[in-house]
Amino acid sequence: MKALVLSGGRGTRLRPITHTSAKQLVPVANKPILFYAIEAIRDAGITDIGIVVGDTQAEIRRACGNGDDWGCKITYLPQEAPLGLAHAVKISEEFMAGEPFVMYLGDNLVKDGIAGLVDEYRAGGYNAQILLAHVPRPKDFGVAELDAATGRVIRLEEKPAEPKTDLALVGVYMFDRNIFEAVNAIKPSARGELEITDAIQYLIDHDYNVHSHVIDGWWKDTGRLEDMLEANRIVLDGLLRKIDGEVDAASSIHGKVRIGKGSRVVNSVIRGPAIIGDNCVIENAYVGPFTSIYYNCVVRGSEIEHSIVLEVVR
Ligand code: TTP
Repeated sequence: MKALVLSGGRGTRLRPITHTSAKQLVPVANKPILFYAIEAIRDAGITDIGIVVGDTQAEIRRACGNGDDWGCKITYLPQEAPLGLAHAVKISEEFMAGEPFVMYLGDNLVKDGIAGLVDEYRAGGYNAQILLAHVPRPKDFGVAELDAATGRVIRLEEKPAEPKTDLALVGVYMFDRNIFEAVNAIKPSARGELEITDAIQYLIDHDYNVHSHVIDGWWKDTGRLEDMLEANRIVLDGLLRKIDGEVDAASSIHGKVRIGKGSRVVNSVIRGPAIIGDNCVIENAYVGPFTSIYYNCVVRGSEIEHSIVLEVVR
């Protein structure tokens, strides 16, 4: 089995951050979101990974390299423009070479990983497996309608004005080679994209076996700023305390706090959950809960909480 990670796209909803850099590389608890996806795939026993890239490909290639850091082999699949999730699948046909695969949206986080889900897909012999989650605002997502008697998916709609259920499509999918028949048959939607919901609907309408699984652990599509901060809060909450940097006698550290090597905390208060990367200076400052401060940052004479602080890119 192979994997396809989608890291192209425009990221319009995360502007201004994404004017200059890839949204998949924004750090959550000081680790790029994309790395969580690669780790989840590796932990499911899949090591042959294709990453779909667009305008920000130089950055993504620099960050992930050839995959050696994870014991994986990464192949980059340039997409000429963000023409839709199903278009990203379309350009991966040669790379997949007939093998089934997991498709993972590079800006999604799934708390419990995907190993169990991949096993379920392999054992079930399905043509496709989709993950669903109950969400408060289904309008923002692809939404699934299930048959009341059998529980099978009967209809999928992309961002419907009047959602029939609150079951959103999570950004992790499993497909066999038949998905290529679907992505080659469908036409672009009103917004001009080849929609993955239309491709899966094609499979359903042509009697392929599409299995759905409602997940109960948390999952986040970090496409919007507030979702990114919420993902950061949830991941930070699971941190263990570890202080590698120096903390002077005038400072105090409370709760789950990680401070990286070479960092200095001077006359400051840090209240966890919080993470501070390597080589930072926190001076005459208050760093409150749910804050991630990336590497090489200086926070001086300031109060900050519920935030992600990025390093300055020169
Ligand atoms: P989306 O969040 O659906 O799209 P986007 O990245 O263009 O963002 P926005 O809506 O803010 O403009 O994309 C989900 C993931 O898939 C994300 O990691 C980007 C990636 N993607 C591609 O690789 N190719 C594509 O054609 C599209 C649409 C998205």
